Amino acid sequence: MIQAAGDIECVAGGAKSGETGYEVALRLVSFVHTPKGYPVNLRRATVNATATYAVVGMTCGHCVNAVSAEITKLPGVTEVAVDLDTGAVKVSSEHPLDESAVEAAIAEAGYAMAT
Ligand SMILES: [Cu+2]
Repeated sequence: MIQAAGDIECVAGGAKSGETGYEVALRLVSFVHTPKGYPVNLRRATVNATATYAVVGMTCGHCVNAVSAEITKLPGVTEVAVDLDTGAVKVSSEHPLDESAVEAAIAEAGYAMAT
């Protein structure tokens, strides 16, 4: 459980080695605050795959939510981060994802992957 937004910002601000480092740091913080099962949860917290997809057609927060919701349904997905300005959708998952599955999820939300 993440207890305060300040916890995330603190660690994220200290991670300067790239966005993947940010994701991992964020997850570790969230598990550090888990009172029970700390070692097991820490192991599960490892992000094994991160991929960024370019999505076209998103114009507002509702679009972001729709795309995020569909991709989150895919098995193994642990985190979806959408940059509305660029259309970049970063997906963290426990294992590498089939790109066609991600593309189908984006299509299900009503958008398209840039070609
Ligand atoms: Cu929208």
